[in-house]
Amino acid sequence: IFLHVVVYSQVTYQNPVIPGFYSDPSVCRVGDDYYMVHSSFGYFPGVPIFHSKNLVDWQQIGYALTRKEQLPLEKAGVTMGIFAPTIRYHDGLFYMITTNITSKGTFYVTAKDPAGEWSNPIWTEVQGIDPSLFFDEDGKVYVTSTVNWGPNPNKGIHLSEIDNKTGKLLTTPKNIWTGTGARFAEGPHLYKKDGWYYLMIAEGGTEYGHKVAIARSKYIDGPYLSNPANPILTHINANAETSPIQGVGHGDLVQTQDSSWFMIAHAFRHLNSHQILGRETFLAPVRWDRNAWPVVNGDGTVSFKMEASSLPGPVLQKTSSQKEDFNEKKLGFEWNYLNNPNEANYSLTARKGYLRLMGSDSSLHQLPDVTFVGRRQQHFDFGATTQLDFNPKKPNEEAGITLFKDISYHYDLSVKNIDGKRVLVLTYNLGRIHHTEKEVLLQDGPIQLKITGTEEYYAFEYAQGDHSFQKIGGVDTRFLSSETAGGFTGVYIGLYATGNGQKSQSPADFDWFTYGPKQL
Ligand code: 6LW
Repeated sequence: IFLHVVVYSQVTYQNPVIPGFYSDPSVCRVGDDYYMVHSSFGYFPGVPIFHSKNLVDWQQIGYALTRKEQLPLEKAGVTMGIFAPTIRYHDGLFYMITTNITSKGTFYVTAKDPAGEWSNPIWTEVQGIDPSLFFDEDGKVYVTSTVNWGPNPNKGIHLSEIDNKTGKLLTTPKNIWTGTGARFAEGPHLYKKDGWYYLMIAEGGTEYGHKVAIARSKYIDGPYLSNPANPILTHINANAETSPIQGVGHGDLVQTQDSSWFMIAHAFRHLNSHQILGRETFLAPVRWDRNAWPVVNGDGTVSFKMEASSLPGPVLQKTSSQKEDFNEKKLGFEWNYLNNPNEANYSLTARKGYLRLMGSDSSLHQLPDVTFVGRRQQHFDFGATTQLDFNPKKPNEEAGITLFKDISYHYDLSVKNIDGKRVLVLTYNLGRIHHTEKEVLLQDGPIQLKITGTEEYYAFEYAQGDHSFQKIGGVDTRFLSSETAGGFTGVYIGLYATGNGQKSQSPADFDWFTYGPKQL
């Protein structure tokens, strides 16, 4: 008698695999390397590119959209601009296709090296949002997208053949699936496996009703038959009702070198129905059932602690802190501007070892052209500290640190000149409510500003000279949530300067900045 024992090398990993606002993920594999992209909305540079060897540990290697001619953001505000991108690889070239919804619509860029530089945009006639490319075995190239809002009789997933050299549509867009009946069919991707074309979409809206559904056809343009087991991933049902992870959707599939399958998707972590970190990137193992439909993580849900039968490489998942000394000529990949930066207002060389910001006439209440560099809040429990040297000469001049959700919702800890005195001011901006929590008279010399966070509460502190940190105030996190403020982005920790209506004449010099999970 032979006992046939199948040994599964079970591995565990933690979700989210990329914490913080990294939404609408799309992934592709080239050999042993995985690449992922995300939406970037009104932030610049646009569409971060991440690399991984194991699908779990991701490192940013660049951005697809680094030049203004690729990414005009004048009308983008915070949460328009670049919507969901797709990354694909074909014949030696990477393609990133996306929609700038406040500029000229859908375009793609290409690169031999995904770390960049990427090409100038190739604009297309693709309708709607969430474009994706599919390279068929016969050499034909297809683009899918979604028209999913407003009173449009042609709502649904559209498919066209496209000339991938010129971006010209070769066929009239055909509506190939409207989904299972849930609202907002979107985020379509096509795959081919064992003679079937699979069309995977997101549905239900990107809030608490989000889900992933799939259909298939023997022909690329349909008819597509919906999987009877749809949705294949969702937290809308009873089996995920108590999960702090909600809004699971917008997935993309990838097959590993050893032929196993995974889905990446986004989801948010909420506390009492408020989410501040934005939609984060999750990973789930996928198996194919005997009827050739994909099954995501067993029951179509995800959790923090995950198990997979194998991963393409060993798992590290170390979290590290960031210490930015502003000694380099360039900022690290984690930093973003709000809209296209006016380079004249930012310098890492004007004063050696400092980030110098010059306030424009714009402010955090009014885009574009605000002087702001920020990074995502990626953890509920975190600390962020900076040292600022700023001597405002006029009452309009202001610089400091902000917890920034959008122009109407931000908490600012800033240095101002009030009645000829240098004062530290803590302000909460909540829609039409502008509340000054406290004003503190400052001594001469640089000041350290610190923000710490928990799931529920932000605390603001400052220190000068040899003195230890003193608390100036604290406030609920939930007013910066998407449920309160709306929008697709998460909270940023920003360093900023403004002249509040006029150009500022006083430089704001930031000596260093630290960010880390837990309290620093
Ligand atoms: C994304 C689309 C969506 O393009 O939100 O609600 C957009 N649906 O799929 C931004 O994430």
